[in-house]
Amino acid sequence: MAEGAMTWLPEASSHAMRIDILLAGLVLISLAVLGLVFGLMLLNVLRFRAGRTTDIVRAIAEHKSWWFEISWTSATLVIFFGLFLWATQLYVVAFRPPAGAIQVYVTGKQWMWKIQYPGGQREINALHVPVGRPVQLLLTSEDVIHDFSIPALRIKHDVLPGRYQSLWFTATQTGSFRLYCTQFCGLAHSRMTGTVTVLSAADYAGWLNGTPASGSLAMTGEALFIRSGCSGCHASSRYAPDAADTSRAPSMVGLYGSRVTLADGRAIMADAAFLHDSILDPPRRQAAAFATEMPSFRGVLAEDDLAALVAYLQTLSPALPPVAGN
Ligand code: HEC
Ligand SMILES: [Cu+2]
Repeated sequence: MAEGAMTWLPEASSHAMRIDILLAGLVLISLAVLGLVFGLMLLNVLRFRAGRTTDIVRAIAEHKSWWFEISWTSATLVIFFGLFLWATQLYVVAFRPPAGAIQVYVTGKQWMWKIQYPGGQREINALHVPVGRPVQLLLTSEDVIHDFSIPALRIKHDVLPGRYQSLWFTATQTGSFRLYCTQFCGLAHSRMTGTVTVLSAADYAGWLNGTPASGSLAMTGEALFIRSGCSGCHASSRYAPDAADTSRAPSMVGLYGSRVTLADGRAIMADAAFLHDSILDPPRRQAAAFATEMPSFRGVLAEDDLAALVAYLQTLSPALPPVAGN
C-alpha cells in the first residue's frame, strides 16, 4: 500500500482519471435511465390503479404518438452510441504505446509473475518503474490464461500462453501499489499477487544499477539467436546488411517497426508481439519465397528466451533504437 495519504484507490497513472470519468459517466447515465423507467412505471401504477375508471386508459391509448416512440428510441440510441465511442477512444489509446516507452517483459506462470527488464534485471512478483515515463508491458503466460491487473494504474489485460499482449501506462505518483492476477488460474491463484513500486527517476536509476544483471536482455538474445540456429537461416548483421543472404529467410535487419505483407495479403506491423508470435507460429509470406521453411520453436524456447530474442531483434532496427532501462 502507498505510504502517506493512501486513498481507497489512488489514481496513479496518466489514464486513471479518464477511466474513472468514463465509469462515472456510465453509472450516471444508467441511473438516469433507471430512474426514468422506474419513475414512469410507478406513475402509471398509481394512475391506472384498480378503482379508477377505465375511460382514462382508453383516452390515452387513442393518443398513442409515433413521434414520441421514435424520438425516445433514437435519443437513447444516440446516448449509448456516444458512450461506446467514448470508451472505444480510451481503449484505442490504452493499447497504442508511445514511441520510446520502456519495454518490460512480464510472464505469468502458476503461480507467479516473472518480470524481465531491458537491462537484464529480473524479478518475481515485483515491478519497478520510474514515475512520469511511459512503460510498455509485454505480457505472456507459460501455462494457462492469467490476467494482469494493477488497479491503482487502472490497467488490466488477459495474459495468454504463446502470444504477446501489450499494455502501457505512465505512472504519475511514486509509491507502492498492488498487482494481481484477476483470472482464476488454479489452486494458488489468490497468492499470485505482487507489488509495483513507482520510483523517482534518480531512485529508478539507482535501483537498476543496484540490481544484478548478467548482460542486457538484447545481449542474451544475440547469443541465443546464434545458439538456437536462427542465424543459420536469417541474416542479422546490422553492420553489413548488403552482404546479407536473404534467399534462405527474410533478413532480421530493419524488420522491427516495418510492415510485413503476409501470403493472405494482410499487411501487419512488425511490433514486439509480431516478433514473439512469429517464432512460435512462423508467419507465411509469399509461397516459396524462401529456400527454407521455419520450424516452430514452441516448446523449444522458454518465454525468458523469447523475451531476450525479441529484445535483440528490436536492436536490429537502427532507426528505432530500443530504449534501455535507464
Ligand atoms: C530453417 C530456417 C530458419 C530457422 C532456423 C529460423 N527461421 Fe525464422 N524464418 C524462416 C523463414 C523461411 C521465414 C519466412 C517464413 C515465410 O514467410 O514463409 C522466417 C520468418 C521469421 C520471422 C518473421 C519475419 C518475417 O519477415 O516474416 C521471424 C521474426 C523469425 N523468422 C525469427 C526467427 C528466430 C528468432 C529464429 C531462431 C529462434 C528463427 N527465425 C529460426 C526461416 C528460419
Ligand atoms: Cu493467474
